[in-house]
Amino acid sequence: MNKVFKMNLEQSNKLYNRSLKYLVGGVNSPVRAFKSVGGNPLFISHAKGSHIYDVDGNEYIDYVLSYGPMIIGHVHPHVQETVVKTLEKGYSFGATAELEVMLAEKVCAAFENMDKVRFVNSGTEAVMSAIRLARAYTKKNKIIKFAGCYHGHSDALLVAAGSGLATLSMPGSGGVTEGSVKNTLVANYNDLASVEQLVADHEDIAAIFLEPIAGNMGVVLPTDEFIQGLNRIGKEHGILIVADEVMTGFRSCYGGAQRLLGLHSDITCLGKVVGGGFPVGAYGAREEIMNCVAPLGDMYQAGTLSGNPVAMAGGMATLEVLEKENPYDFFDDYAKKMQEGMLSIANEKGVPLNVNRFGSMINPFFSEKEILNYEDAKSCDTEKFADFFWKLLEGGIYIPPSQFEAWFLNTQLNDSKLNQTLEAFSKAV
Ligand code: KE4
Repeated sequence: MNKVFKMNLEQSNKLYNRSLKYLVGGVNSPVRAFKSVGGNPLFISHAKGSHIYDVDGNEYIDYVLSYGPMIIGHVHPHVQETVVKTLEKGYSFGATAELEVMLAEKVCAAFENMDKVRFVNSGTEAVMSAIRLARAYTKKNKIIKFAGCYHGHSDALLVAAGSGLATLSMPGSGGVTEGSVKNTLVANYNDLASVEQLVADHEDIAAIFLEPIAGNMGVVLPTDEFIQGLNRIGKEHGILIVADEVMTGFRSCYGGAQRLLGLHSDITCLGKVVGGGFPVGAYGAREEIMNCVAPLGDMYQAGTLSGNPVAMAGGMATLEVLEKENPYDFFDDYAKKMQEGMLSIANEKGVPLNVNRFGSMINPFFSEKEILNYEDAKSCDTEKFADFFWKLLEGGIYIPPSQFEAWFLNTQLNDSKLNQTLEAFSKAV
């Protein structure tokens, strides 16, 4: 679908056409292909602070932040200095370096139920390993996930998934065998009865996987009843609760959304912010669970670049800034003003809108009704969203090219950038 734009996108289009030869769809991750909003994807030349610049020199306030990691803004001086210093001492050793120990100490200190952690290279790897760990620890096979939640692209979790699969309206994925999903049960987010039904029908459930704040069907908040119910079910039935905090970790507080929600998780998965833009994932739990992992236990998981010192440096420096600046009240305040601003503009113009937010995650839904689960999210007007996306872009605002992705805030935003955002929103709506 080729659209006519006022903006100059000449270099982006040239690069896109060139990229199609060797990169599938011109991208290395499907959501970046702009499939659901039409037009060709932008190619980015650089970014700094709260802004990102495409190869045609167009400047945008960045609410994508690499889908979360850049929470303290792009090219932050402290991260830059720490990573450059680390680079000078070597890139990768295949042996433990102090930085891994330092980041492990920092991460475990931020999660009260995490005695030990294992670093990997992506959120997918973290959650994939958590499945294996939950099965190894409980000796049970089945796992429960929620429709609309996305936990990375490992086979067992590519069922009724959100994010890029929802964006591309794909229920699942080619190449995922019946065998690899036969132990995956799907419940509905915020629907405790759907969980209780599965628990009643199946004996061997190892774990319940959830995004404490769902961010892959757009932002959807759990009800307190849902969270408390999951805690109860986990305890009563000896089913582990796995909090996939790849997106929410360190985003709504210095630690996990689980703390703010009162979710008693047994295993926590991390990614994105914990690497500050460098490839880091992690999974952690109390000692008796983590000691199942090789070399102490029989659950095998490994990785050439796991704990890579350069990536550890990026994560360390990012967490150091978050710990020092504690920007979470700022995020709440900015998101509240943004939500109120968007709602009042949409109201004035008679456009049906709902805006969900939690900490530094926010996103508008073109829908009359409150969005509480995946069905609600899928009922939104994605055609209208596509027009909205491009009009925001013309207004200098860069948001995820999908109704089913969260917008992210960073510490370099301020009131004048909020006003610019709301002005562009008003024109776009
Ligand atoms: P990665 O393997 O992409 O690092 O993490 C997978 C993952 C796991 N769990 C949650 C809750 C996640 O949100 C993600 C990845 N999020 C998507 C954006 N919604 C990554 C963007 C992309 O796929 O390009």
